Amino acid sequence: MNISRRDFLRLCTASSATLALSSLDLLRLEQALANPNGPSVLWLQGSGCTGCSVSLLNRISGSAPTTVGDLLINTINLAYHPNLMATAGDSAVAVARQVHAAGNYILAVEGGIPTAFGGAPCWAWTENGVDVTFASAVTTLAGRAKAVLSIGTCAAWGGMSAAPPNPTGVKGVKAVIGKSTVNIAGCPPHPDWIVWGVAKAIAGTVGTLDSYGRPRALFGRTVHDQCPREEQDETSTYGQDRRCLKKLGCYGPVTRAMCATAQWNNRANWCVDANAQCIGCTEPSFPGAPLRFHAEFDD
Ligand code: FSX
Ligand code: SF4
Repeated sequence: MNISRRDFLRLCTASSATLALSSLDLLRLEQALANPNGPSVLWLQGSGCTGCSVSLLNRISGSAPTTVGDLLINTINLAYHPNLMATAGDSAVAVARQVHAAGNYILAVEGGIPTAFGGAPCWAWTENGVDVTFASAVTTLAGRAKAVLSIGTCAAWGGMSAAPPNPTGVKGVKAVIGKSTVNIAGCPPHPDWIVWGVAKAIAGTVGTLDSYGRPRALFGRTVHDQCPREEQDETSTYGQDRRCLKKLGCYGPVTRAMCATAQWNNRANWCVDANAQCIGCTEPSFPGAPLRFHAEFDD
């Protein structure tokens, strides 16, 4: 399926309210996409579960662009993505190197970066017969990137991949490259947030970030602030519809994310409305130690 630039703009326009894209953003995005010399996107995957890409690819629409996979491959110049690119091996690496040399690209990193054992727990690729660690590939490509997006909580701060005992020494991207990243948090992030990040980075209008590097447009309010159960009685047992889950350890009061309005799985539902407490997956402290899934609320 051939998806046009117009389709990408239509998606962004249709979602402009939830995506917080202004008309100026859309104009700049249109100009960037219309420019044959506009930025490419290099997407690297390190230590994670690939759930970030799966979340993005799980966005399905009845109207074009029907899937984000089509969108990314055919609309923006997604020059490298381990799951989506048609090429593999040396030819794929050669494309990444060409884009790096030209210097006009956005770097999107999914997954954390292992730093123990000289980075050997995670190889990005082999180049001229030499294995290149993920840490080395990210550091090199970040050097010339117009913007670096950390896609998911693992890339942002280590997340699940850095949970104790973390024998491979996983760290977030910023901690390794020593340069700020735009953190599209979540384990995984909502597909709209990923589209937002890519679109805004291409348009050059990411806007202000909070102290954890998250765009304020997406992560400006807590889950609790937007939760329809805020006025409901608290419950101490699971499976109770329309009851607040605070006593079950809900992290909504300290977690910044717009899940209640974005909704998940093609807008079918979200954690709290499925009677599962928020576990704070967009926060730097996620997943906590011990894992917080059934912990007492302690913040
Ligand atoms: Fe991490 Fe991505 Fe969680 Fe998984 O690869 S943010 S473990 S959903 O998918 O990095
Ligand atoms: Fe807040 Fe969680 Fe209760 Fe919703 S369920 S009102 S997010 S504590």
